[in-house]
Amino acid sequence: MLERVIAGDRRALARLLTWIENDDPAAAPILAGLYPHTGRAHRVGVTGAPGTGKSTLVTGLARAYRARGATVGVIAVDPTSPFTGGAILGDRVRMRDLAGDAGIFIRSMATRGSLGGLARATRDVARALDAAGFDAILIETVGAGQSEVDIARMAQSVIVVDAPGMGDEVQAIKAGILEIADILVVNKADRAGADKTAQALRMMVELGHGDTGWLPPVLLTVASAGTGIDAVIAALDAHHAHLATTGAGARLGRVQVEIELRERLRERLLADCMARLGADGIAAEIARVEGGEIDPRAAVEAILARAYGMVGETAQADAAETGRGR
Ligand SMILES: Nc1nc2c(ncn2[C@@H]2O[C@H](COP(=O)(O)OP(=O)(O)OP(=O)(O)O)[C@@H](O)[C@H]2O)c(=O)[nH]1
Ligand SMILES: [Mg+2]
Repeated sequence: MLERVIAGDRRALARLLTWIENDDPAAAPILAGLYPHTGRAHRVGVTGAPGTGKSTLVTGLARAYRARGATVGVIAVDPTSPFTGGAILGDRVRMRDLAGDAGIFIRSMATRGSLGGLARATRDVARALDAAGFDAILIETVGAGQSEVDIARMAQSVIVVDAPGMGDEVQAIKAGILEIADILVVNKADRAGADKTAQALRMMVELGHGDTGWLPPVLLTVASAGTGIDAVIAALDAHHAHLATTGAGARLGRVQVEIELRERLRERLLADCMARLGADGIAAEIARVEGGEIDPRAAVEAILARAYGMVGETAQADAAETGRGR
């Protein structure tokens, strides 16, 4: 399986991605084996408010990469159920233009459980595509909340897509996702107000950007007509080069590893604690807090005491000594 994925075998890759999505334990040893083969692809996040044209832009970018001989993996992340709303289906139909090309691999993902689980799965799917040899990996997420922003953060270069004439609530979304933008795209530039939107974004970017040596460009596109795509590709290349030559890439890599390890550690520790508590879990403590008997902080101490026998630093030392299954 490992060798087939590295060789770019699509069926093996598709199977692995399903394992990853289903949280199948079979994925772990394969991912471990793939890890040394990752790190070559350019991971690009594409996020922005619903309907701004992200999927259309991703399709255009994929075509442009293919035109110069680069291979492309596309991950369309939908935070909602695939059965509500037509976003995923819409994406599939639109991106079907790209299907049939061996140099492109498209995967739609939806939340099965938590958004945290989706983020973890997306990261691993990107890794699998990277190891399989895809040159560029485009990750589309709807920038509607912090979790989606976190998913975009796994990328090396983040494109935030905007469009003219979006409402006030979108302004609010923008403030949060602007911070993570390496490139800003005002799509639907065929519509009135695109220049004004671009100007406003330029101002926000200039005010907001720190001393990173990279000023996010604001680019106009008409993704549905393929206009302006080349400039976005050029900006992506420039940003990729910036990461490679300034040390910013290495710094970003370290931060991303730290974020991932902290997330995984938190999850494992919680799972370990719950496993020690038995079937009723924290039900007793919930009842005591709910009944006004103890406060939430005391409840956590009580839970730790029950799981590990004692509390605080001694509990950790004790847990390390005695291991699991106490
Ligand atoms: N006028 C105009 N319409 C566009 C342009 N780009 C995309 N569209 C249309 O805008 C609509 C939304 O495009 P999508 O690419 O699905 O947008 P999206 O951001 O991926 O949408 P979600 O994934 O649902 O958030 C579609 O009907 C597109 O055809 C453009 O440059 N100009
Ligand atoms: Mg879309």
